[in-house]
Amino acid sequence: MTTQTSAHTVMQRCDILGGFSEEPDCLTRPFASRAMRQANEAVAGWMRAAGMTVQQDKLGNLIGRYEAHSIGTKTLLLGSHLDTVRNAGKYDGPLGVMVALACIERLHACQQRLPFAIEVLGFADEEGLRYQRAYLGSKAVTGTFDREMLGLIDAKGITMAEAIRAFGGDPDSLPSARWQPDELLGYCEVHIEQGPVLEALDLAVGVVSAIAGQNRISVCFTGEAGHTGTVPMALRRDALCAAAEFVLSVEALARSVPGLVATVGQMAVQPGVSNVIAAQVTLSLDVRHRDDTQREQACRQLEGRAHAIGLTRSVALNWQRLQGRRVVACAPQLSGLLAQAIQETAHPLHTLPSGAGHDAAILADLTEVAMLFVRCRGGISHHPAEAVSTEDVEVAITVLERFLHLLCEREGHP
Ligand code: HGY
Ligand code: MN
Ligand code: MN
Repeated sequence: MTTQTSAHTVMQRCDILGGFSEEPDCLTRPFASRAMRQANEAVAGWMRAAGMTVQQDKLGNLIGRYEAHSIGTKTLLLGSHLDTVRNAGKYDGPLGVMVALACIERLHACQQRLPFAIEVLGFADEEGLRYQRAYLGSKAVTGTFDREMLGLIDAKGITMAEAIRAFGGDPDSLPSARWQPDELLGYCEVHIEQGPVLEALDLAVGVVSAIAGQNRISVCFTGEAGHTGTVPMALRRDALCAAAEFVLSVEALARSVPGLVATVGQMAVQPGVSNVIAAQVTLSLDVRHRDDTQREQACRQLEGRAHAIGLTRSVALNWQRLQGRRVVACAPQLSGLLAQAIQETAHPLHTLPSGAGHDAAILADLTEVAMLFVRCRGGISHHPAEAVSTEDVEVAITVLERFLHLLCEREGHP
């Protein structure tokens, strides 16, 4: 089995997974959906064929295990997420699971067992599309899942607990941390870069130094509905005008602070009728920076701005912080093995930070983490045009395979 053949298989499987969607004309695969069930079933089949035992945990994470040559050894965790954003690309998440699976497949093909077990994790929800909370899957694995989230409802009024049960999970016995830190060798995630750096440097892969911190906030402006034909402009308490002013304030602040990115991606307008003045607008706010102090300061500034806009327009404000995640540095030792694997497979080494969030940021609460980025065309992601080349996937497989070999050596088993 050549690495080229394995890379083609990875691409084919990402194509197949790209067909499992809740929407007919684009790729949207939310947590605990029918499409996720299809994806889990397909990946479980490939895992079993690669000599792995497979289980779906109480939240809906898919876990494939490839045993070591002897019992009682430590375990290395690999993988990424299988859920997507709306109108997604095919590689954000699934590529990492498929590359990890390809390495197991290649071990299985030559009946090779390592001195440690390997688990490939297909996380059930990293994007937070259905319940606006990211990292449900990895938080369940690390035992940091906040059970209060079980009461959250989705756009159809289904609670997270109901969704988990319908998916075959059991919210009442969500796994506490499945692992003790000393049972693990670490977690290594392969992921598309979702940025332009590797392409600009003409590099196939890179080692991630750190994962940017991010805050998710819900901002709600409440004004007063009224007839668009009869309420004088000066007497209006228009929630949508308040929201619009705030959105431009978000952009202006982000443009003025180096390294800050802040985005309003979602907006719900009530009653949302052309001849009624907007009574209430709820919008999402995503704030990120590589420095936690700067990120928190930006959130405070934007909250102050939102209050000022509300006061000026006699519109009420509800500011709700949904989630905050600090900057997570990848583990130097494990990342050093990844770097050595890149160099020993004759590829130039480049280390870069991640502006995107990843499950590795959560696994870092439990064990050492390392990430390998793969070049993606134009740096495009969270978009159907997301693309990687088979050649770069082959490099990723080669590097991950070398990483496993170096880990064997480090663990004293040449
Ligand atoms: O939002 C992110 O950075 C990731 O794609 N969930
Ligand atoms: Mn991702
Ligand atoms: Mn993503």
